[in-house]
Amino acid sequence: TFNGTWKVDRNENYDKFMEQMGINLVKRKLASHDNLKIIIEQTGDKFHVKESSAFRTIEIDFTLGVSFEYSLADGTELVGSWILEGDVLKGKFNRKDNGKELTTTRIISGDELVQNYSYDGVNAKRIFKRA
Ligand code: MYR
Repeated sequence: TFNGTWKVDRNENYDKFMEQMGINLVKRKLASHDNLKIIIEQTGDKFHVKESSAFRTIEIDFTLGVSFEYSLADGTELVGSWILEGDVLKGKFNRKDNGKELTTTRIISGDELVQNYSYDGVNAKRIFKRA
């Protein structure tokens, strides 16, 4: 289960990923230490996610397979959806400004939640531990 409170523990290739996303150096430096925390509550095919970081605190509701809008901390708007395939949450989003695709997955690996990100040929990971 994805349910619970997750705090980011470490990143892999996240700076390169953000650079590919067009995020400037100063923002990337801040974002690499954003202390991201997500609280996930899944009820059937509905998810409620509380996201808090150095940048903001927001709450997101979505239903598996149903498109929704999500804005990144820098204002970049995405639209897309999550599906569950086996034990893997798979997200497929498109940027509203340039149409390019951003895909992401969440899996539970041991006692960690691993989130993969892919955009324009660059992959990154953020690895979370239970708080
Ligand atoms: C959620 O389930 O937490 C809400 C929806 C998340 C949508 C996709 C997340 C992509 C985040 C990309 C971060 C990139 C920073 C440059």
